[in-house]
Amino acid sequence: MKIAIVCYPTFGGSGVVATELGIALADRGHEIHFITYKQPVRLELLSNNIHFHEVHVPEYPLFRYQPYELALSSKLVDTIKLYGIELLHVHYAIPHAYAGYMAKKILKEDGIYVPMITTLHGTDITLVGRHPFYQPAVTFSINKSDVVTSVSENLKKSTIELFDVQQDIEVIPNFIDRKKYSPEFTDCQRSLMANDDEKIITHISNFRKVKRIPDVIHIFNNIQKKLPAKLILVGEGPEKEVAERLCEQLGIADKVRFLGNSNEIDRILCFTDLFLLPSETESFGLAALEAMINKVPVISSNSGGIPEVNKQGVSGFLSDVGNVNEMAENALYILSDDAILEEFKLNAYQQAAKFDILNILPLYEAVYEKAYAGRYKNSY
Ligand code: GMT
Repeated sequence: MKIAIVCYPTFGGSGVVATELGIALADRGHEIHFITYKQPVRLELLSNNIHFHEVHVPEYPLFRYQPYELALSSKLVDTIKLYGIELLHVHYAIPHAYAGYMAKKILKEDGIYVPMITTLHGTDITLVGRHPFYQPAVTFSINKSDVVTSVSENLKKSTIELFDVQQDIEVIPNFIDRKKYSPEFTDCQRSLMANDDEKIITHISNFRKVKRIPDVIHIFNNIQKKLPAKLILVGEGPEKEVAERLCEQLGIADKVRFLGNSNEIDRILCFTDLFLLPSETESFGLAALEAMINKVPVISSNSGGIPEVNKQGVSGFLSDVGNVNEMAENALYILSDDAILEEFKLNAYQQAAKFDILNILPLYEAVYEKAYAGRYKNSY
């Protein structure tokens, strides 16, 4: 099929999922067109099957806010016509589903029917989308999508609770491509980050409030009092300075490395012993899944969809949001004994392997076929 994918091109999970999905679909012979304002960070190679179309928003002084949705809708219409695109898959409801709906309406005037699949990722529902400023438009765009998918059962539940949804929501979990990760790979230059006797603990996120960065630091602080360890913080965002100050205050700045945004996540996870994800909420927790497929156990909160990914006492441990003492105790339990750590590492890998793209891709393809078959009858 010829499929247009709209996503955020940044380091966020929704963009990563959209990009990896597009790459995998292209490998299966589909023609994929990414339409967004910048080439997605995980999209390194364009090929015969993978195209990228940049959305430009010309600056005009009359506008206080430049109209990205308008530019995106127009770009969608042009690209769909030019390349004969058969299906539109938008990731993150705001504003992609809204712009996609407008594109569908415009195309219908020319007798072109392109079904739209909207994938909900989390913050588009639980944080941003539920705000009264956006809620009517988000509800409308969800209801006007031909198929709606969500990345976890928990996100489906939240969407039904928070919005007046008239649509069925299909749960298709996030995924990883297991064949990219060899469990035997060990040469990851660990010595660059820590001494031989130190454990390496990692957190990766966009450093927003919802990630509870101070909890990450407090958990690490408790751990390092009992066991030699280093903390690696990967990502950029508003809470980074808070984190830097807190590390200074606690006197642990020399044990914490801030790496900023990175394209070398797998290398970092390769030398990581434990991953921390104490988020306030998380619709899925793709970062945890990426850690687990790299054989890294996860200490996380038990909120949102995280329990669908991280299994208590198997791939790691889950605690109530904010219970940093319990999280640190569980971390120490895993890290203090090499045999226990090895067992958790293996379990983490096996749990993550359940989310292999080979299991998930057919679910998306089935949804595409269903949407395409119903393209004339669906909601306009
Ligand atoms: O975590 C973020 O703040 C970024 C956000 C995004 O849209 O990129 O992540 C959301 O989507 C990811 C991919 O589906 C999920 O793994 C994350 O759990 C989800 N974040 C939240 O729900 C806070």
